[in-house]
Amino acid sequence: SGYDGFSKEFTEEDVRWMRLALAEAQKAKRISPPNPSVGAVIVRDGRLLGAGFTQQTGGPHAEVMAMRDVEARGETVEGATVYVTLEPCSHYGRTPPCALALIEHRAARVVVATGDPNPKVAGRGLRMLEEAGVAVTFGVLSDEAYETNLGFMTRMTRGTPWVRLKAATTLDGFIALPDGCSQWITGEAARADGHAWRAVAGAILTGIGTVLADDPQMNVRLPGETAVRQPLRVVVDRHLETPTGAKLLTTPGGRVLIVTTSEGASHVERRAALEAAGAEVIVLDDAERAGYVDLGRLLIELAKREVNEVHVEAGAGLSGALLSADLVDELLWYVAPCVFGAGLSPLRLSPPASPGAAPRWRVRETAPLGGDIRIICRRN
Ligand code: AOF
Ligand code: ZN
Repeated sequence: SGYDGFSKEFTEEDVRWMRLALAEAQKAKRISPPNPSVGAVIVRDGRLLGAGFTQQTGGPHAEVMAMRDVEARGETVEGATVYVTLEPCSHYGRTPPCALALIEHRAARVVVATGDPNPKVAGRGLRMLEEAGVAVTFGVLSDEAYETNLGFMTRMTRGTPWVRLKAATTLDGFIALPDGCSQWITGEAARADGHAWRAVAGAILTGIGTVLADDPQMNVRLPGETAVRQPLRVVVDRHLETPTGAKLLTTPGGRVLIVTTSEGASHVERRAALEAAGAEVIVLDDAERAGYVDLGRLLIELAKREVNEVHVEAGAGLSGALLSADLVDELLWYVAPCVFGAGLSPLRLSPPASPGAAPRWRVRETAPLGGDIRIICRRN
């Protein structure tokens, strides 16, 4: 790979500073998307000189914020070591290259956790530094750093976003009573946690069934935070039935993308009314399943719109279709300690031929949350 030639020798002290850089990166999670969330700390003689993290897209990157922090404290970057969780960029994007800024500020050494798979960077950032005489160390806490930007990494390497599917069920696996009543199965802590996942996503995806049944706002509402970045609101709506008065169109929040079929788009007045209400309407016909939306192409479309992470909060139809098409990377399951005995399932899909034939997920985490349990599974 483009990273083979770089030194992978580092000390326990390097690991400790990189942990601090990773903590900085966490602070960027809500604001930086679609840019990756990066953290940087600057150190000389075992002393912290400054720290920073990626600002909103178009704003300064982590390295620049950290260097500004150093200078604001009346220090200089000259001769210092810079710890950064992602390879510094080498390109002129919305901002100038960070590798160049580090060279100009005469950093002596740059320690990088993981590479930037953006084809405009992909090893060039490290090479720029090394060619300018800056010592480069690569691979410190790389797994943790990759995880911090799982969505960005996935979009850059696979061309589609990371897809997380959320559900809240009873112990016996129901999301609602037989009559559809679902409020509230899980408690306040689980609901707040679900909301926090929305806030880091690039898009929130749901289906027309949920829009008609629940009229969700699909926005991020965080107590005490006013200027939050709002994810794109995406509705799969094959017959174009979204009411123009739906809350997702009338409440503050992200832009609205309605994904329909040719049949849906043939209702030209409805389409015009939705567009007048501020929505964008696109047609993505599934070639194999006439009358349905092509969910695989939808993900490619979302990646083109720089969505790194898709947060799915949908009914059984859309959730089941995404799973059946093998488009889900992660399950975010909230389980309440109660049983219904009968009710609605979170997923509509064809059962496996035998219990052993059901695809197995890897349990990444189980955690108590309020009085409920959170389970995170990943695809094997
Ligand atoms: C860094 N440090 O903190 C981040 C980086 O359009 P721009 O100029 O903002 O560049 C965006 C790209 O820069 C993004 O796609 C990714 O490759 C890299 N992100 N790089 O040096 C940072 N967030
Ligand atoms: Zn940069």
